[in-house]
Amino acid sequence: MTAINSVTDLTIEGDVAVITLNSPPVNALSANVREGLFEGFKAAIAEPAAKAIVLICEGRTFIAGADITEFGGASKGPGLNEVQDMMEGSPKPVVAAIHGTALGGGLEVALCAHYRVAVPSAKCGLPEVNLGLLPGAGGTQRLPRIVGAQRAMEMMTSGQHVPAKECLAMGLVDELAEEGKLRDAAIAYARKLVAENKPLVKVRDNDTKVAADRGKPEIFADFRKANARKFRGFLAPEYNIRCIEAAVNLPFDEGMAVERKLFMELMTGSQSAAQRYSFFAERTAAKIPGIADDVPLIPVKKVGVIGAGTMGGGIAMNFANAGIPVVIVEQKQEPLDRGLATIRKNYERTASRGGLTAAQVEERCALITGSLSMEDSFKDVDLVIEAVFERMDIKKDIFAKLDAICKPGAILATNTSGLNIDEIASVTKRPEAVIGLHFFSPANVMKLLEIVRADHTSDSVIATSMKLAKQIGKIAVLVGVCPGFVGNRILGARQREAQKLVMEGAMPWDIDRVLYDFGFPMGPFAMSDLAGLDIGWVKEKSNGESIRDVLCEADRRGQKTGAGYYDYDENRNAKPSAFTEKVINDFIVKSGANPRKISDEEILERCIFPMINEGLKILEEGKAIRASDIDVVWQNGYGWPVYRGGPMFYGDLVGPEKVLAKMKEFQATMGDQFKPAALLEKVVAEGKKFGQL
Ligand code: 3H9
Repeated sequence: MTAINSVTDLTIEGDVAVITLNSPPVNALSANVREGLFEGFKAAIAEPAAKAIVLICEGRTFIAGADITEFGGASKGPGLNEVQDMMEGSPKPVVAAIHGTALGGGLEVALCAHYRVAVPSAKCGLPEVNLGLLPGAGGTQRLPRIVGAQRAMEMMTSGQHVPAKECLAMGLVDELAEEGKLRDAAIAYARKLVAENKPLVKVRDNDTKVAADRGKPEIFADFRKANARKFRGFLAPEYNIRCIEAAVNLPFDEGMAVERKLFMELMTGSQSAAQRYSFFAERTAAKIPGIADDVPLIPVKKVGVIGAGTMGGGIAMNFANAGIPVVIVEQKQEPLDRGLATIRKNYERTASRGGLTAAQVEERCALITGSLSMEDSFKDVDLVIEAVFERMDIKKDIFAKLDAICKPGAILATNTSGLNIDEIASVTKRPEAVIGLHFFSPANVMKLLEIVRADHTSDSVIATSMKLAKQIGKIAVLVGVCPGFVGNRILGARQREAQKLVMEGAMPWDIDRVLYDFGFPMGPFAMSDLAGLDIGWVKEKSNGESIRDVLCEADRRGQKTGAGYYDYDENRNAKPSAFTEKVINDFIVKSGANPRKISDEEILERCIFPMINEGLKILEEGKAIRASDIDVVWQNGYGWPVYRGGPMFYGDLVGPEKVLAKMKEFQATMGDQFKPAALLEKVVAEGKKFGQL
């Protein structure tokens, strides 16, 4: 074995040269890795004994892509294209041996090998789109040459990791190796190639698939149309498609030039910067300063949920999906039966769309049982999550009971979306076991989990909750106890402003349009209509004192009643409502205000800047660990457009000085609700960015 450099070895195994890459954690294509590959292939090609070359990786995965941390910096060492030219031009057959994931630049390297062997658990993909990019190392030109334009568009605009078996079926992988025997299988495959001595074929020269797609522009037009909603606002999917069009319509080298140009455009734009930031923000959120890596974790083998409503049912499904048994407790049989039936219906709907097999539906339903007694069912659970009505007295009553029933060491969690968890914990003799696990509705779908640390929550309980969140596929963010925690507290800042704008002359649909165009899936008023205007509204107490009172009293309670802020047709398409407009105008007249024309720019700044300011107050109070955690919350729980990073990232794009200047301007004309946070003043005074907080 010869060491090529610190991350690459070359071994000559008879007539096969094996290049082994070992650059943890994911063998990303850093300068060091590129150098190792370049020198390794040079040496292997020059080695007289070697008739074929195998490239294999150590550790958990094959190459997972370009090294994202290097983006934006000066490029050092050999370029990836030089490595690829060396591989593709090798006079000896090159075999890439794939385990784990071959992603992005990693798959693009593998596509410059003449053949690919993979273990069944391996996956291949070009996920650059999720970083606001396109494959910039020939992937856009080589992948369509193997799988055709349609499949290439599907893979590249979704970024999906395709299982090896499927890759084999579409020709992206040439042979499957037995799990754990990849190295031997790849060497044997290379020997077979040597024995066959067939002329080497390069993917770039394979024209059959793209030729078949040539002269059929409808392939692209149909795909764009079918996905228009999904791609709204994003640049990268469209740019990926343009590259595939180039692969179909142009010679290879010209297609590569298109790829290079569009890649650079994306790479230097703000969307990709936001998406790359989000990739690391999500991973950073998992790291909790002050909690030791070796803090003992609590094994969670059985979970209890209190409440079989929409929230409780959704929460239970998360655990069943991860193979963990759950018992749901309700007070009465009828709501329990209804809750369990809804869970079954949800699974069956997924199965009817091909997402689960019938056997999997049964397996998951079998993991979720119902009970009417906490005493009988919670003695042996390791974690209980309470998901009942948001009332402090009810929650306290439940936690006092849990304290008496649950075994020592069990985690007692509340799904409250804003009540004081310290107060809830105070009724137990084990406040160290109490934590908030704030799921978002629908809880089996939404990615975000706010994990709320109370005053006495132990490190073990926090670390276990963070790990469990990952196990059930959630993106967890640790926050502190304050009204609304991080997400709803910032939402409150936006909602207040939206309501005020309406009293100043902006109509609900003006505000919704501005926020929709900014990239939110819908604006606050459309959202209210969807959720139901009567959430929290009590008919008996309604006295026509707010716009909402009047709308609800007129039975305009949102989409479900066919009208709310908007009018709805039978297909639930929204139209601005003359009725709502009159209600609003009556209120404005009554208040004596002078309605004015409010610009889209003002609407946006009035809605967004107070959110940033609230985020800064949250940081001042230590209720979020870092600014990027706030962005992770807003992206994954509230539909903040991914390509704008999050409120704090967006604040940096706009510039902290501008945010401060505007908040001061609003404060001067509209009052102290716009008072800049002390931290906002400090960031500007020190010439910092929010992202540094
Ligand atoms: C590209 O290839 C562009 C080319 O087309 C063009 C070139 C010209 N770089 O996710 P995990 C780190 S774009 C640097 O927790 P898992 C990650 O930050 C790239 N670092 O593990 C984390 O660090 P830490 C296209 C990376 O097992 C650690 O590795 N490729 C990279 O849950 C473990 O990550 C992609 O987009 C990277 N490329 O999942 C793939 N990747 O421990 C991106 C990971 O300090 N990566 N890290 O927090 C992934 O999807 C997942 O990491 C993977 C493993 C599935 C590989």
